[in-house]
Amino acid sequence: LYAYEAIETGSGTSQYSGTVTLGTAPSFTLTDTARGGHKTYDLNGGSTGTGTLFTDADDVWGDGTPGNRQTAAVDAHYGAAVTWDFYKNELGRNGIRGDGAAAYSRVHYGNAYVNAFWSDQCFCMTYGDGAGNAKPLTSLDVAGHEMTHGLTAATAGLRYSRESGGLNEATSDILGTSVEFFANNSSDAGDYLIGEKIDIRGNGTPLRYMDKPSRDGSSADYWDRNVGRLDVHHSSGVANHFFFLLAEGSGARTVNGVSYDSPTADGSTLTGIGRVKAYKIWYKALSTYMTSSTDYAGARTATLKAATDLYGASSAEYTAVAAAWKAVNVK
Ligand code: ASN
Ligand code: ZN
Ligand code: CA
Repeated sequence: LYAYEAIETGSGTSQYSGTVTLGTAPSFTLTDTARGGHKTYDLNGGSTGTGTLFTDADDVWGDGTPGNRQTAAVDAHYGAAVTWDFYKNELGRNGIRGDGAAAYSRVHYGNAYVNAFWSDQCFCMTYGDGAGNAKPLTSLDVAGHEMTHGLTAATAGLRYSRESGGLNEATSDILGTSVEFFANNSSDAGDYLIGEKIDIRGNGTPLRYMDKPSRDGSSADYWDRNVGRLDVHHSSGVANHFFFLLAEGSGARTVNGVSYDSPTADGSTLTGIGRVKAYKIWYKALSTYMTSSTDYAGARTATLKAATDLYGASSAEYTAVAAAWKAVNVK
């Protein structure tokens, strides 16, 4: 009559987020029955298929170090769960496609692989183990980033090149960062840095910065007519910067112990509307008004429409959206 799998909760020691609760199934597997049945698999160095589903006799997983091969699975499984909960509780969305169906995660991809990615073909997320100083790519913001590529594909479908590609990347950074704040995890406080825990550059610096994206040496702070020629992970800077300004405002501040200093193209001083309103506006724009070919001008229009729907055309939120786009030179 109906499929039934008991909902269990295991305990995991993650690498990046402390001790976490994991959705598991008897007896026991990394199967998150309460979240669409999301499963986490061990590719064990492979690069195709699903490898093997993680199993454990006592439902106590990982030890916080990469030497224990369950540890990467703990972080990935936790990241998918928090992202699921963020979509549901904050965005009112039941999974990536809105149909309650889960994706799945694969860890230990390839050999010394320094990346993570979403694939629409498998409807799954995949994580490498890193190499040298670069640690496993399973931090919470990276998981939220990759899962959000699935969300973007299921909604606006932003084409992964030129300005729409920058907006696709920025959507993953914006909602991935929002997941990190939403988790409110004492071992992994929210920040406007991307990949700050994985040391992908090997010198202790984050992969990207949202307050002033050019801090990475490559990303754009402001729109110009050539921004679409940049790699999508650098043209994303304009929208990441827009989001920071909208949420937090311009100038210097400290959030959760991290210092930021966000400039504006026009010398304006902005006051933020808070990150919760900012991500609700972005998601509404993504899921209602953006399409595969939306560019920066189109993203401005889409977010203004979203702000109108949510808060009204004469709201402070609408005015803040217009001012933040102007501050990154999108008019
Ligand atoms: N980690 C990268 C990303 O999610 C992989 C890629 O370039 N698609 O953006
Ligand atoms: Zn990405
Ligand atoms: Ca982060």
